[in-house]
Amino acid sequence: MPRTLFIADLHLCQEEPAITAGFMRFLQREATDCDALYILGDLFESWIGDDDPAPLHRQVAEALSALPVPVFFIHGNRDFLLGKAYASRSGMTLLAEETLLECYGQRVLIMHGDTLCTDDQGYQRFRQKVHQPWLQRVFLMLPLFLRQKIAARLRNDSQQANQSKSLQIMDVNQQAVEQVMERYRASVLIHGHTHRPEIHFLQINHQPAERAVLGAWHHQGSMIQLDASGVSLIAFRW
Ligand code: OKV
Ligand code: MN
Repeated sequence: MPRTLFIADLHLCQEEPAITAGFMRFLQREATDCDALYILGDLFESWIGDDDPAPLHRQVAEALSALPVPVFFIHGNRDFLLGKAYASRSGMTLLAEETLLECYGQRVLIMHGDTLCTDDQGYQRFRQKVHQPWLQRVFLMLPLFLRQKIAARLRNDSQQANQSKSLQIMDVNQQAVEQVMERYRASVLIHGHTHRPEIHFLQINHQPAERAVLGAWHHQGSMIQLDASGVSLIAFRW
């Protein structure tokens, strides 16, 4: 049966080569056999510009561009600066942060998921700041070593802040979920970000609907498969 695959939250970085290796194997074994691959953000743990010469970025771009299926990318809260230059090198098409797909007869809304976490006001303020186009332009004009230094500082501050946040605050807000699904008249929402893989059943406009949440790639991989029969959440060992 024709199928489309979705992944998110791999958080690839030099320090975790096993996850990168798992991703390479996923690309060869699974992603070669689907209609399209959608990456819903946080493919990378950090992103400070397409000009970063990290070998990991080249390796991933080469593997993605070798895939015989179309690859789409929505930014996450970590790799939100990933730009057109890197997307083009990887053969990925960049999509808007909320994108509606009409797939196998279903209206499927896809997004990273961070914008649904409206209870985390500290994070939403951070997001508003670093999403300002002028601030992004200034940041990208800085020399690489300075961007690295600023990014390391911000990551350190954020880790400290997260230690005092409850798990409830870091999950999605139910009203935000219902609002966005109603707005797009979507029967399925697929997102990542919360690292709480699950398929939730809900009612939108008195119709049954589903919210499918992708898992992060820590000790195993996570993907969502969409076909004519609906969504399934699949975990796999490398
Ligand atoms: C990504 C997150 C670090 C969360 C900085 C302007 C500014 C962009 C940036 C720097 C940091 C991304 C690009 C990174 C996500 C963190 C810490 C918390 C919660 C500026 C535009 F402000 F300095 F001018 N950044 N990096 N965080 O290291 O990838 O998502 S990052
Ligand atoms: Mn995220």
